[in-house]
Amino acid sequence: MEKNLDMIVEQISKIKKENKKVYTKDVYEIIQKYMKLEINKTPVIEQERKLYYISAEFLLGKMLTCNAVNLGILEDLKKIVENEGFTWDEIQDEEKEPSLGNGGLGRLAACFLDSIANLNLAGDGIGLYYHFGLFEQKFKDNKQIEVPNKWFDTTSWFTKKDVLFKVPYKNGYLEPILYDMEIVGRQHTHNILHLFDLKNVDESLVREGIEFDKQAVDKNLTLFLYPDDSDEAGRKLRIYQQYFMVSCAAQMILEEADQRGWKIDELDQYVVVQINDTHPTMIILEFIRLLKERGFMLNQAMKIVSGMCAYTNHTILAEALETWPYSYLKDTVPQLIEIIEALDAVMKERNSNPSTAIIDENQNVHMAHIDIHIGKSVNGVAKIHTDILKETELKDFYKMYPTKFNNKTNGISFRRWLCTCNPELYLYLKKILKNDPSSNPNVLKRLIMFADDEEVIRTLQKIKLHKKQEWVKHMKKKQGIDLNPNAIFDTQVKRLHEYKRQQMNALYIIYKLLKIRRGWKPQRPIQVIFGAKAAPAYTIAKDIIHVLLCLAEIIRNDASVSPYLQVCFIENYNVSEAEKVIPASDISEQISLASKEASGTGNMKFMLNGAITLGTNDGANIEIAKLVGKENIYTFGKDSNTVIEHYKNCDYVSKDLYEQSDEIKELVDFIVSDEMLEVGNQESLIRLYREILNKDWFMTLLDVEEYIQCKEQMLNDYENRLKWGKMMLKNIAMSGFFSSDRTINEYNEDIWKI
Ligand code: 26Q
Repeated sequence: MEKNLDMIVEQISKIKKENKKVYTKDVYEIIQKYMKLEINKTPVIEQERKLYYISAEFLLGKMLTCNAVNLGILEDLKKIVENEGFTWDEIQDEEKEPSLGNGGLGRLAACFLDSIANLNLAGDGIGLYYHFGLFEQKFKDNKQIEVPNKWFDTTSWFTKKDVLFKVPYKNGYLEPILYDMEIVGRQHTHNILHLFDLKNVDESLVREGIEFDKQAVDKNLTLFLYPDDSDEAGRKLRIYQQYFMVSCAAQMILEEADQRGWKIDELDQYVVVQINDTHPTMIILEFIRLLKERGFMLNQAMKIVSGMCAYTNHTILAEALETWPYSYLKDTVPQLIEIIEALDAVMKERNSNPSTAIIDENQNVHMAHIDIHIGKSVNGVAKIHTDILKETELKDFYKMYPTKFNNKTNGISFRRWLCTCNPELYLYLKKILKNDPSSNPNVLKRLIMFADDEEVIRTLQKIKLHKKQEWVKHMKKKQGIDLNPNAIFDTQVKRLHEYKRQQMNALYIIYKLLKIRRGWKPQRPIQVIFGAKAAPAYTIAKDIIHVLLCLAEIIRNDASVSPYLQVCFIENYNVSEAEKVIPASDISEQISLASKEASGTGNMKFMLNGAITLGTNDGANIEIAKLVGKENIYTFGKDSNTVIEHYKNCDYVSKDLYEQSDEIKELVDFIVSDEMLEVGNQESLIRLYREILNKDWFMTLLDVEEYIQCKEQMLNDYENRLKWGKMMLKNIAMSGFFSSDRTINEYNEDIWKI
């Protein structure tokens, strides 16, 4: 390895000898090319059984640093680039981040690939190669606008390959091509992420913003992730996309089976397919179709596929549970109809309860129901989430198939969310624990021994301050704003959704703004940080972004407030931004309405990096609270049972809460105050105001008072620097459980058995 790294130095010298200036881009390209070759030389992980993790999203993040971590050459590379007068971050900044995912489910898939390779398990990822992926977010007039995100260029971790099979489409076929990327682990072995693309995709179809001709499926299929599905053409396009993904996946797996001599009638001995939410559900139908083509009877085919497929549920929001009109499926994937009908009949025979039907009485096909009936395993992603699935949402299925249900609490890759994003903390922990927490997460517990060691606590705080300073510099460069590294960093970064309740945080900001104007100045400046994209057609989510940007402007321009309170919205929040802001944060906002956040994984990233959770009793927050104890977390709000009861009884009336409390009324009214209307858009502000007043489906006003009190308590406690430092230490110490290595070991023991 040593000698090889010299090659990098030599190539840089070569540019200099030609009397040329060396740019960061040159250095990035040299190192990337070198690393790609090295990774290619490592052997493919091969075992008796193999996992295929199939997912519509893989939110990978930039790969240079993480790959260097896994190859064990990061520190050496840093020395080389520093010798040349660069910083490592400048070099890493040259890479474009793949835009192949949107949120938690996609980032989870990427963490899982990292863990699977690091645990030396044979497991590939399969998905789609979207040319523009998820849109790039820009802010204009305090509003989100969307532009295509052209994320790949000539330097790529992916290698383009031809494939021989084709995907049935109308009266002919669609032709796929394949992009493969090696996923390397610490053992210097690798798996592969396979992303399929349409050979004839036409990028010039994209018009204004992210608009494009939705009808031209044979040219637009892989342009965008989650194309707008507010009309029939959009919804059908999504079906075509999903079918293309799963047909390629199934054909590739069968091809591999043939090559390896795996007997098709016992394919479940060799292959396990993990279905990441319902987007890839049609793989069950496609496998059955392909096995029938190979001469199997329906029953035989069903049995083989049942033994191979396992399903993960990531949501209990009714509107996110996918159903397709039967008529749309007939129009788009007629080759699957016979199989859907057959499965529907068999399952109606098994259970006549309409709640478990594949095709319901309104002629809608429930994708999750296919997974649960046919798949061998159904898992939720945090304890409370799995319990809610069993007890409420999927209770009739749980009665039918109690042994299929199991929990796999999510996790995060410590290689990315500690080593890569916070090398200072990582190296310090490694030093004092005399062990590597990124490969042995449980050693973090030993940190408890230092809970009363003031020097350790002060070092953790010094690292936090350093990460804040780095982030402040980054934001100055990126968005031209001046921030104060000595403020408390209070951060809410995640997709924008009403159930995540960024609007409740907005009400807190209004509360604080009014307090400060009335003379109640906080002891220390508060920096409220947001990062969030709203789905382009999700109007209320965009209204919430608008309110937050308007508040930021009002505060920025009010000299009586801005020294004490600032609101900063990270534009185009993505994995790279997360890696920078999470290590810099003090407060981790995890304030979803109890019962609605399946797990959350940001909560784990903050915890590992020494931020303290301000959260509801929801998702994995509950497991964090159990681990750290109630003195090391700030919880508030109504619990999931209360919330579920409110929904059942339809007895939550936000207007009552508004009218009963002058304080709440004042905060909500501020949204449509003259000063807001002056900087904002009237239609948007009034719409959000009315939504909160008349609907508030995710019960913001139910918890807002407790939320404000709890945050105030937290800000007070922050001033006891030793107490806060101890809380940081305890959170870091208990975060080992949330390593995705633990999660993957559980999947493997209970489901995959590789
Ligand atoms: C559905 C229908 C139509 C169009 C799009 C969709 C759609 C798209 C994406 C539905 C769901 C998603 C993504 C869901 C997701 O990211 N869920 C998150 O998964 C994380 C990993 O398990 C959890 O930690 C989060 O709690 C959960 O919200």
